[in-house]
Amino acid sequence: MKEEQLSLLLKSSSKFPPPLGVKLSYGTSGFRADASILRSTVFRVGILAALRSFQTKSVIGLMITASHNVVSDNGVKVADPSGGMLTQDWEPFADSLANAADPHHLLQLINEIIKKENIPLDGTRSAEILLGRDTRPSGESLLEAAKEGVSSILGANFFDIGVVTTPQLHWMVRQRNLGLKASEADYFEQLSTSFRCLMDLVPNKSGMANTSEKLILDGANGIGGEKLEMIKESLGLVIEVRNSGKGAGVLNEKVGADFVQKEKILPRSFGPNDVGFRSAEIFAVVWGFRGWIKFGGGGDRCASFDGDADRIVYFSVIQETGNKINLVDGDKILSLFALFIKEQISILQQGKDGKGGSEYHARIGVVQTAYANGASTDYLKRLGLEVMFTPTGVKYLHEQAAAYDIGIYFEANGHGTVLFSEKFLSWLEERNHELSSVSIGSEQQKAALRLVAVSKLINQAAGDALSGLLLVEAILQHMGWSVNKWSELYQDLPSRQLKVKVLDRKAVVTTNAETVAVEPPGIQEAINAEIAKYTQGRSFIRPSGTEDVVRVYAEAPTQEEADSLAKSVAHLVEGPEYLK
Ligand code: NG1
Ligand code: ZN
Repeated sequence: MKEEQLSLLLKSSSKFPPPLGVKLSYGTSGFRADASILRSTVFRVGILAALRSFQTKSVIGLMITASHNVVSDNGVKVADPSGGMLTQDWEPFADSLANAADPHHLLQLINEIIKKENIPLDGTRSAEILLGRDTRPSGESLLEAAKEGVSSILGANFFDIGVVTTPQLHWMVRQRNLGLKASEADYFEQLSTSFRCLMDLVPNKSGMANTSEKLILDGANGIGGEKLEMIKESLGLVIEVRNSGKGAGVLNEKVGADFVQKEKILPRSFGPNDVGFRSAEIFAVVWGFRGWIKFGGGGDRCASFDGDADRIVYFSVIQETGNKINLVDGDKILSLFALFIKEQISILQQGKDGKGGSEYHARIGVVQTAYANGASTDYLKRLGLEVMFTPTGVKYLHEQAAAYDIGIYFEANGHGTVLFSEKFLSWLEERNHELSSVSIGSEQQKAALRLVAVSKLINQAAGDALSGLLLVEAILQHMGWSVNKWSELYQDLPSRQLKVKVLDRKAVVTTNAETVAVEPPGIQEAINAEIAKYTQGRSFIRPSGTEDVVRVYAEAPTQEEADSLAKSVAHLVEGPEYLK
């Protein structure tokens, strides 16, 4: 390391002492903690991002967010050249840099990374880091720390993209590295063009009578609502944004996708009045007319984003029961996408009509985690789809989904997307070309155009609430479905999630996509004994990667049973026998 580089690093890092007595770890989604202790971590992640950019010779992203967590928390994570999460090989570097006790130790670790990864810090190359942040008040000062971190590596430059959704940052990194247009205006343009293309291809517009006109969005008092407001005019949709973050509401406090999915109740600013006329049919005999009359619904379609808009769930309001909702979670969004895509693929396959259509057997894969509702997995298997399970954390799901021609992944909490392989997209383009010369406007060509539009609409870099919402809206229009009709694809099994605070969550170690706890010894046997008390019960525990808790999940034939199974398993985790 050059003398100039050495003294720059020593000087800047002495301004960011690490918090005393805290050990940070790069978890499911980067570092997360109370914002007050994160300045040194963000500074050091800035250094790490610069090193990664030099090593990969690509643009790297750094996002400051704590997603759905409380407003006083914050976090930081790195986006790799593909726009996906930082490669797992580099996570140990993140951990060691974040926990280095002083500037000298930090310098030594940086040197080790440079040597190990063969990073050319010889001043002949430059590096570029895109910096984004969510709306948290602590974001501004943490951004300054990130800037200092990046700038303390000679030749590394940052580009501040401002307050963005997490998926926007991932998308921009990917676009930049593909040499494509990457501004926010380009992102909006791509979303609205592909959405309108799907809408133009809606087959039977009269079927749309079943879909309510207005969508009400709960923006979690974060950034997503504001971004949706910016494009909604160009979409031709009627959308009312609540909890936009501009009013008095607090980020993620009793609002947003995480709250709605976990608590299964209405978010703030929503009430019984939001129940629309449910789509209904009555049998009428009027003036000689005898038959069913259909009433379209109105205002019953609601959706919630999380604070940084990488998660989305839908819901409708159940009037009779106060704040209860009919939740349409990530599993059902996944099922809707899978159904639609499978339908388009089979239309396309019917087109193998001897008119030059080249054969291609597209492999569709669906990826879920242990939190997926068992009923959704059954449904997807009934559709004839290949369903895979990975541990929690989108980096695992994303990686698995990328192995297919079309890989659809979602966590039950609403984080997910659809990945299209380059090979499949080139074939699709070719097929589209062939079809336009032999059967323009045919069903096969429309299916090909729809799939191309989906690949452009849905974020290829990361789960994206905004693009997910638009794809749901387009498919509901395509099917002529209301949110309630969509919800009837299958009936969720009753489930319950609980969190338990423990001294050391790392004492719980799991295997088999987190469904079996191998440590502490004996706890899995005890959980099995609880499960055995129910017919068709399911339960597992795992340490959270983002909060200092152990999570408990239970599923059973009735809500009471799911609640009591979750409670008794939580009891095992809390009790002195295994974890204290
Ligand atoms: P942890 O805290 O590791 O359970 C949570 C979510 C993940 C993922 C991350 C990132 C659940 C049960 N877990 O992780 O799915 O979204 O946050 O934000 O919802
Ligand atoms: Zn999020």
